[in-house]
Amino acid sequence: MEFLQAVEDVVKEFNNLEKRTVRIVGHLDADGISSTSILISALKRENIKFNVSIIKQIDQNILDELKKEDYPIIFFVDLGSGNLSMIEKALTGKHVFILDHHKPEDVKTNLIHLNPHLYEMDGDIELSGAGVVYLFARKLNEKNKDLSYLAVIGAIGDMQESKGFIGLNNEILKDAIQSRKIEIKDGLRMFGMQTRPLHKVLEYSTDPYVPGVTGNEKGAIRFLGEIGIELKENGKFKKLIHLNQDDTKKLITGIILRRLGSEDKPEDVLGPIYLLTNEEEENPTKDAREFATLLNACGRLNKPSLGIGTCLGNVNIKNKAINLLIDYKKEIINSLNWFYSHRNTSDIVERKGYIIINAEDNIRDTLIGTLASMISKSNLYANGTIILALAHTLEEDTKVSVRICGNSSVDTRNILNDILKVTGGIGGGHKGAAGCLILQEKEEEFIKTAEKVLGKVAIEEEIK
Ligand SMILES: [Mn+2]
Repeated sequence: MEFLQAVEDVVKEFNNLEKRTVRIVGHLDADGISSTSILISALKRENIKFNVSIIKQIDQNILDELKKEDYPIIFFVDLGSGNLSMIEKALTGKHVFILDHHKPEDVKTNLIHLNPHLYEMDGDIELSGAGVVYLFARKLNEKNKDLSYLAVIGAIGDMQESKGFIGLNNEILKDAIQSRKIEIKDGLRMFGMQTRPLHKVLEYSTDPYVPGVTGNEKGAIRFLGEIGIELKENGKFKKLIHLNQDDTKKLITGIILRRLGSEDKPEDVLGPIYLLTNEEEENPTKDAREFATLLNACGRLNKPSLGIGTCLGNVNIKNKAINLLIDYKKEIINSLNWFYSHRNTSDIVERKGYIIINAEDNIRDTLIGTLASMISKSNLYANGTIILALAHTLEEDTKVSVRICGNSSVDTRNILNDILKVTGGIGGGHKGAAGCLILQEKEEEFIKTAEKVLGKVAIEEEIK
């Protein structure tokens, strides 16, 4: 396969270099943290020293800093492809490796650039950043097959898993199973089944979203009562993993019934669950999906080193990361509650075909995309509805996230670009999930322009 040949070539180039300390720059999300951890482990194995930074996005300041530093080899992992010309210009004379899966900037470059999009693969679903780094590591040293599970976590973090994997992701999963790091079970794909009391699992279940239950503790308890499942057993709250077959069936049926009318298939709650064989039962690191969320939490709460430490198997750091995850989940539920309680205010515009949420300082900028994703997966709005959500950043800019409800052919990046043509700002992302940063004083203009653009999209979709 051409891509694997390209991986081999890149590894050869790397092997030909004299190795002092390698500089790693990784993306601040679950996939980026997995990517970084795989590269760290692989370099450790070769006794190569490294120095790591995790960043939200590449900008001129960061490149200026890297230019000043004395590292001849720099790896960009899970980012960089969108900034090829900037990077090439800033870092001439250094050996730059870009291992990424985001849509590349359409320019010719002399950088060492590994990206599935360049080989007619869909980097949105067939391979994650961590997958690219893993394939590099595997070629570097066969032993690195034991890192494949981290690439599975990275892909799940980037939402590339939907009842299974396709493309190279699937090959990586096979490596993870073969190296006995991951086992697959079929079941109810609910978050926290290892860790939380059942009613809490339901309350915090954002994917699947359960109407009347997600974000609503009383609703969750009432729901369990309705379907005839006891909250406690021997005085202790039941966990999902403790349910007998009968109760599990009741729960599945109950959830499916609640989700009827939701555009995605109600039975989507069932499917493969990826368990990490070396992790303890009832820990958030047992289930690969929870592991990915834990890494995301570390990124979003600006503690990526806790995520890396967890991936590298440091128990102390892992415990800290788990506590962080608990705070993160609380904050997500709070943001969902803010959304519900402001639906009839001017903070939230609801029109046919689109909604605009202007959270300002009420929701952390790093969580606004998560909120938009959650709403897109609820069945609050019709299939194809576009969700635009804005929140202020600490740097006093405005972060915007765009999502779409259900399945749609619309590319969120195009929508964003149409708006940004008017207001200015830097955007990026994937087909189904895009985001950008704009100046705060452009917020009003952005919303006005967005209403025009989104109104047009909504009409076009109706005609189709
Ligand atoms: Mn990624």
